[in-house]
Amino acid sequence: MKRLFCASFVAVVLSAGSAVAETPDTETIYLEHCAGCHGGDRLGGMGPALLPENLGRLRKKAAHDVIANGRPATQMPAYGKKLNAAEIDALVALVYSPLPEVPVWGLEEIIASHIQHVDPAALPSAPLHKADPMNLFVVVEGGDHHVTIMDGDSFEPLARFPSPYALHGGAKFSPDGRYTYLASRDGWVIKYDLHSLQVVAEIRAGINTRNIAVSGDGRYIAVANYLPQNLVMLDTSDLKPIKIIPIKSLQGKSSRVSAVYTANPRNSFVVALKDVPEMWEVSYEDKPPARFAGFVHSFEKDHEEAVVAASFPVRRIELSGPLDDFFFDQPYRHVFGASRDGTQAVVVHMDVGREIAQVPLPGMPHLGSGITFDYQGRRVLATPHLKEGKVSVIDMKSWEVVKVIDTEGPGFFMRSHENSPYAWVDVFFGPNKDAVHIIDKRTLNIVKTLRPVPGKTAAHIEYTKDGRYALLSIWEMDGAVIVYDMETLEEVKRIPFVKPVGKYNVWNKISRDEGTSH
Ligand code: DHE
Repeated sequence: MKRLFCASFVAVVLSAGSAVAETPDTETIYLEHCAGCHGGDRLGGMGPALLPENLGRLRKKAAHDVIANGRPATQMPAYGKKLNAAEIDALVALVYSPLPEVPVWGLEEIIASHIQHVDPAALPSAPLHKADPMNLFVVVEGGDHHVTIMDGDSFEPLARFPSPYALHGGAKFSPDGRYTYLASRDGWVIKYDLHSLQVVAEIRAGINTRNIAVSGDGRYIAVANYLPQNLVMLDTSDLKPIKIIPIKSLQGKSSRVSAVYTANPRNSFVVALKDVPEMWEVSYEDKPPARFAGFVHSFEKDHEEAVVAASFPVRRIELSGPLDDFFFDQPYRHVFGASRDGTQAVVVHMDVGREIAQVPLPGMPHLGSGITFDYQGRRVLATPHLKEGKVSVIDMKSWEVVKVIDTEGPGFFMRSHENSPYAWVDVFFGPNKDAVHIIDKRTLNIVKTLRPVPGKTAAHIEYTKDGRYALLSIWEMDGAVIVYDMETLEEVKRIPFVKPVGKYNVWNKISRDEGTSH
């Protein structure tokens, strides 16, 4: 693996760039023990970037523990015998301090990070394995930063490979399901061939990345970044960058991107901005349709870095407030969006280009993991809440709340399948994190609550291609994926995995099944 940073210029960068409150001793300790892998500027190298934005999910106490005891199954050694507790605390304080200025990560840096592992011309024309290519699962193992490709019929692993540190968000696929694309919080994007079971290419498209989306025509990847604040367009054939679009409001205020999704029927990416009240629609058509005519963005030319003809014009939709999380209706005409600190959601009409309704929705709905289905002749959306033990079910025509289902605690992920009468929701937070509910979509009642491993977090469900089986994760280092028969709701198999944070079925994703995330 090519390294981004080398130890020789580490001292210069650290002493020149660091305005944080650490003592000189901490700098020396960092240079001696950490910089070789994590970069003198903390932007990462062989090891992950050490910035508060990237470490957000790791508690400070856990960071102390990692420095003292190392991280199993990674290159991270234990420093508990070399450094005392105060020195480790000082290192933790350093890595949780923001950098004095936003580091440069432009086209040049992105291109320099590109690694082509396999010549695309050398890839086989058919799968080299016997499994149904449409029923494969991509299982992200967050515990030791690996990905396993699993046969969805036999539930046997086909391949396992090391991933960049801290993959986040769902695996994305080419429209034919042949390739999967994964992104890490550190900005690495990888392309993996599900026919020959190997990584084809990788690139670092940002320093702190939110998520990625693949265009409906399979040609482009949009990478949504927190740091730098931009949207990076990659060519899916080799992952090389095509264009960087800086995120700036109409008034010129810079913003992070909350998330980007593809809206296939619209041939566009839809982008929510975290710090300014705008939502963007970005066309990926060679000849963008009329609705983009008056909206072509007008960034200063020197901030725009274009390599090919695709213009990716931006249509801005002004909102009453920034959105953190959102959800589309099936025709991609409406966006149902919410901010994480708000108490209500808004409905944005994508054709009209403005908000058309507000829905009271307290308790931080986690719309990104919402699902849709038919209930008593109407289309509804169901979403868990990150702060309350509730699932809200919302009519997608009137945008009224149809029912609020009480659960044993706040949930993170919800899942179903168009062939299944049941929906699953986990209880991710609090004392009942080992519980998971099965809801009957016909009655909106909880019909079964499972506790597969008492005391251990049960989370994230994905169905097989035909909806016959549901796969649940036990989120522990000695975790598992548990397979349930959706006719009997009984366990049929338990496969060991190292904290399987998420699993994604090729067919459900490329067919955009109503029960899964998009
Ligand atoms: Fe996620 C998906 C945002 C914390 C695991 N998460 C997503 C997506 C967004 C998002 C916008 C959809 C991206 C996509 O699939 O393209 N996540 C956020 C947050 O704002 C939040 C609350 C805070 C943060 O630190 O970013 C957050 N997420 C977490 C975690 O702490 C989780 C549980 C563990 C982790 O790995 O970081 C986590 N998020 C996931 C997973 C998905 C995800 C497994 C994909 C779900 C799916 O099935 O599609």
